[in-house]
Amino acid sequence: MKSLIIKLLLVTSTLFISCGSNETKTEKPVNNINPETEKVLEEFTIEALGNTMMDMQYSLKNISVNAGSWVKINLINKGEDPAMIHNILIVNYNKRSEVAKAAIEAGPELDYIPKSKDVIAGSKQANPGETVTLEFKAPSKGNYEFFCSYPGHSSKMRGYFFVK
Ligand SMILES: [Cu+2]
Repeated sequence: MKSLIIKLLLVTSTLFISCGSNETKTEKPVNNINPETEKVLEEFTIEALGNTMMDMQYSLKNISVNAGSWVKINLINKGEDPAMIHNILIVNYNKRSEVAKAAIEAGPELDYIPKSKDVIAGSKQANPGETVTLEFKAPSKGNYEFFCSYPGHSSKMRGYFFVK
């Protein structure tokens, strides 16, 4: 009887150990190294929420990355109304309104991304249900902004991008 209990304990502890190591394997690293560039990849997923001009918003309002990182942003358009078309632009601090105006002139052919020194990076437009990905090298240390440059969206859909 005593040896049976010891056996059970051994089996239990072996199971426990193997479970523990499995968990470590599936744990997602905070930073991934891009094997091609060997740079640190910082990945974010932002959802574009809402179906009206009143309630549309990004699920993330602040992004913080390290200087020199390779940044990847997945923008998921969760909208269902056909008018809810979104993108994401990273721009110099305090230049959001200026770039938003230029974006309307740039128009849909350029994905509302104006040619401007204040634009760090810009994604294609995502229709409702679509996901677009934006990849770029983090600019130098400082504060930046991000927003949706689809006409009329820039004051509701925006946030801050910090490079440390
Ligand atoms: Cu938008």
